[in-house]
Amino acid sequence: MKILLITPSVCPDTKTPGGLMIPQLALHMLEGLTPPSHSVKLVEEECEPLNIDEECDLVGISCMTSNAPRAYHLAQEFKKRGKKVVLGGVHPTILPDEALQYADSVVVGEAEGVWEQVLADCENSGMKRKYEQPPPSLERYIPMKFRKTSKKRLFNVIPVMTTRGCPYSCDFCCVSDLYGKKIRHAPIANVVRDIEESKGKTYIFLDDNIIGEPRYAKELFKAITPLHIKWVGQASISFVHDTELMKLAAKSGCGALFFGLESVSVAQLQKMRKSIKEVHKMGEAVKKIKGLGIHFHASFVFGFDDDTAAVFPDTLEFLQKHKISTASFNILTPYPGTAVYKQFKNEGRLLTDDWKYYDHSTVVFKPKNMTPYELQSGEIWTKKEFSKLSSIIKNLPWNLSHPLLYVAMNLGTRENVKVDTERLPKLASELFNRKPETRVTLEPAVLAG
Ligand code: B12
Ligand code: SF4
Repeated sequence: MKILLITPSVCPDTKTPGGLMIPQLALHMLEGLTPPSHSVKLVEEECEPLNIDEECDLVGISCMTSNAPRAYHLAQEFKKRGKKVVLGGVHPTILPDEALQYADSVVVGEAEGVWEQVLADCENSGMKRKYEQPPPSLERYIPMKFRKTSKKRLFNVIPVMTTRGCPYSCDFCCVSDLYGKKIRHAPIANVVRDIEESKGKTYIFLDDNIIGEPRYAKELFKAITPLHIKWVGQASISFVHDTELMKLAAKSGCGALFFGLESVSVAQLQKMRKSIKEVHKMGEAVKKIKGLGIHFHASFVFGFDDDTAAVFPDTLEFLQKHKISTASFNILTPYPGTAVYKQFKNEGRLLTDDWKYYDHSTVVFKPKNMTPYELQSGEIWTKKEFSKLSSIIKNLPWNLSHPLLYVAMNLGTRENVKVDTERLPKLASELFNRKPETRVTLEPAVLAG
């Protein structure tokens, strides 16, 4: 069979420069799981053209919530053209019955252990409507071909994943529903083989927390040290409590870590069971991590029920105080399947059920202590203030170990501000019931006086 595997964009008219994209691991894994008797073509619509009339027998589409509407549209178009369509990924796993209205078949959860069956059924007896299985073992080695994709990418970053599953159930996250509560690891020998066979220099570990199980992480870091690669990943701030772990990470080529700090509000952190002590000592943690040559990137979420408009200047102050010089700012998004979604739905606080807006950057609910517009504009204001050219220059001296990364990330934030400010009036009238002629203001009212 000829198989076309796609990750759709949210909106086909806006493209991300291909060079900046990290190859989609799910598509490469599906390709790796496909027996050699079939041919496979991968298309990441966000950065390359998709031919709706592509000659193929089966179309596999991978989506999360924000690109689900586009995935459904494409599924229908391919079906009209006589192709078989199977949907998989985060959103179809959480809402398989919704996805089944548009596709022939849905894979709920992970592909390992079922993809070969889907292909055999498609060729022979016909696909089942739903494929479901308990979380599979990650023991099997899946050969992947990144060279074709990564050659087209500017930074040539190759994705690797070592762990699935999370023992926690944070209100705003669906990861334990996707992968289960038990942590499963890929054998370290497979990770080493992945890295060796992909022949890259720079890698991103896609794990939610690369140090989730410190014992495994230490073994992994020791095993990859001789490969002389550079890597980045996500970790919890408990990283700073284990000096051996930190040193092993640095020695193995860790260039940057992304820490989901989520909030600077003490009340909110208590709710999320995050250690307040760690937040108060953040300056020390940043210093320790940077001291090992590891860049510290922080990520925040705005819009929790305890957040008032003061959260924006408070976050900026926190970042300045602790000398954190690259950060991402997101808007709380009630993804289907999460406790936050159920809460907002029950309280009648959802502004829309159009999934394309569920993207971490758009306010889709009524916040408790702000208007939706204040939350949306406050987030843009924070990004704008944070990435002012004067701040970038002022902070450069303590970012000299990774100057390119530091400057590139902040320029990315500035670009983001431009795009978000341009779409604000449209969003305000589409979602927040604001008259189009109302003056666009970004500055939170607490500061405007
Ligand atoms: C790494 C990651 C990223 C990377 C992606 C890098 C890349 N190009 O791969 C970056 C940082 C860029 C990113 C960005 C975003 N992300 Co993200 N990300 C993740 C993370 C941690 C891992 C995803 C991953 O690649 N896993 C590895 C692959 C192999 O797993 P997988 O996709 O689940 O695929 C398996 C199965 O689902 C299945 N499958 C998948 N597709 C298909 C298709 C078919 C046909 C079949 C049969 C099977 C199948 O088979 C695969 C193998 O078993 C997840 C959390 C998590 N643990 O899943 C969040 C997650 C997917 N991200 C999320 C979000 C919200 C985002 C952003 C919107 C956030 C933002 N605004 O910045 C953006 C969107 C960017 C975009 N345009 O796609 C949410 C999605 C929630 C939702 N309901 O939509 C998640 C679940 C995080 C969370 N805690 O809520 N992300
Ligand atoms: S936010 Fe992180 S710790 Fe919480 S459930 Fe999701 S993956 Fe687990």
